[in-house]
Amino acid sequence: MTEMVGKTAIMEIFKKEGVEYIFGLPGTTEVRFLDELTSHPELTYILAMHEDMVIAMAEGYTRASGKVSVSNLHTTPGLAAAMPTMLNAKHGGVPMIITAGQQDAQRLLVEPPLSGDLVGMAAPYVKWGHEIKYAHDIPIAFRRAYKVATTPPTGPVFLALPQDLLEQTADINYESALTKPIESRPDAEVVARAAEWLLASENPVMTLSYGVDRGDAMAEVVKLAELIGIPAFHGWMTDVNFPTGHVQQLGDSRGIKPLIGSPDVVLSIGGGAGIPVPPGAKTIHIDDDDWQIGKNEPVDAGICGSVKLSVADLTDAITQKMTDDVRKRIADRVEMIKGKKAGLVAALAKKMADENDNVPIAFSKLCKEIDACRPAKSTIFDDCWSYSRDLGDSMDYNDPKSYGRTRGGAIGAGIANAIGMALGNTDRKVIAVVGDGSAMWGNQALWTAAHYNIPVTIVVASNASYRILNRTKTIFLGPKVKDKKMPGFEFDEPRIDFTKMAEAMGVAAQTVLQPAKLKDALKKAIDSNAPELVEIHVDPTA
Ligand SMILES: Cc1ncc(C[n+]2csc(CCOP(=O)(O)OP(=O)(O)O)c2C)c(N)n1
Ligand SMILES: [Mg+2]
Repeated sequence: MTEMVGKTAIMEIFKKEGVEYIFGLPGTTEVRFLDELTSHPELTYILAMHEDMVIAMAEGYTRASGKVSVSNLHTTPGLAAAMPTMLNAKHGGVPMIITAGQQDAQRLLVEPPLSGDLVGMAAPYVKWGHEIKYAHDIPIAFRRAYKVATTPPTGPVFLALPQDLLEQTADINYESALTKPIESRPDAEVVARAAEWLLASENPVMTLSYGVDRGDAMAEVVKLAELIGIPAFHGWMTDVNFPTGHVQQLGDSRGIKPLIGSPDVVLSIGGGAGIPVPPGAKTIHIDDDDWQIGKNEPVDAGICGSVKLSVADLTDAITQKMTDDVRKRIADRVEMIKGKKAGLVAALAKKMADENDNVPIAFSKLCKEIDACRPAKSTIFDDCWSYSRDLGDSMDYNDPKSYGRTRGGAIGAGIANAIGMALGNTDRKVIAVVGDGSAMWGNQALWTAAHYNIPVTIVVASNASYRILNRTKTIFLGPKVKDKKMPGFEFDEPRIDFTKMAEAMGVAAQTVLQPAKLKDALKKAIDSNAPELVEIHVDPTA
């Protein structure tokens, strides 16, 4: 046992857990915390100039490094400002420890300015939260925080740190709760049932969501898909959970009906099907989150356990029962899938050729040139809402770290997420492709990139509008509103100058209007060892 004050104990725990960075934005309730930090040079503070961006950076860091990130917010207003990206982190199951300063716990009844029910505020967006009252509780609170964050279904946790706690003394002895996160195997009987249906199926489909990436299960999923010759579709709004260059990958789940027709078995891994399942079709859902299985729709086989282990078990069960007849049926199916894939690849190549010289620049041209300039080891981070599907379909992303998107639905996390990813994995060039509306949410992060010289590339798809709203309005209101101008959808007057904005925060930038200039501009930014922004005026209508 070692006697120490609370603030020292917290820093010692961080070092023991391998923390490198603390993402934060301070206020008076963080002064003691930051003063103590100066005595621990192993821990680097990264200042983000908006709390929403603090959490987005911390999320990106965790997703790229696989390590639990630590962030530190300024009590009630700081926590309130961080809610949108906390929602993203919770939705995406990202294991993070979010802390916030609290006023002196012994004076909370007086309701000092800025104090509030921090744990209650954070509750909807975290797996667990606690306000630590006594220094002797610091080890158990952090041990539990790490355990809860990393136990599937993984996710963020919250700890409030009152001022008097930081100055209290206690005997502190800290060991991690677990040497390895808890993993569980699924029910073998349910797995066997699912195996039978997949072996008998004439027209199965597989939908994949980010539970696959979270569970590091892409290799197992590919092995299963190849064994049963099943077409793989990304779920709506997920990142890469199956190599997009693979012949069996046919885009996102909206393509199921036009390409495959009516499936007789829908196998969903790491998230729900996200499509209306045809009557009579069998549904199989593999997830490490029992809450998700059968949450909204009935599921015929709910396989709950580690995604990696569950997919491996299902693969084994199918291999044991495989026959020559089934092999033949699978081989025929793979031929059919190859034809569909060739059609998709040809259609994309034609679109890129047709739109190559368009002014304003077509988004397909932007994808083509990013693809030509990106290094083999790179991550494209997607925060470009109406173009997301095009960005996902227009390049091959063959490893899970080659593409990431905002999980959850809060816009604007792209620049900050990219910064966190670049800190979390320095081997990869991170290129954030962000909409202009989203860039207006996250622009504070540009200063962080400049200050710490984090060499991210930020590509702003500038269309002076929330284009996604113009694209989706007819879904809600019908074709009659196709050309109707709605208030709040456009922000073309004045046109926002992202080059000037970036330069104001110390980031080199250029604006591109002509397709012929695009490649050189992107190449310069991507090859740079410093943060750079490229603003591209893209066609809002195409
Ligand atoms: C915090 C938050 N505010 C508003 C929205 C609603 N919303 C979703 S996408 C979007 C438009 C994003 O605009 P932009 O980044 O310019 O992309 P574009 O639609 O033009 O491709 C908006 C406003 C949201 N999802 N999250
Ligand atoms: Mg836009």
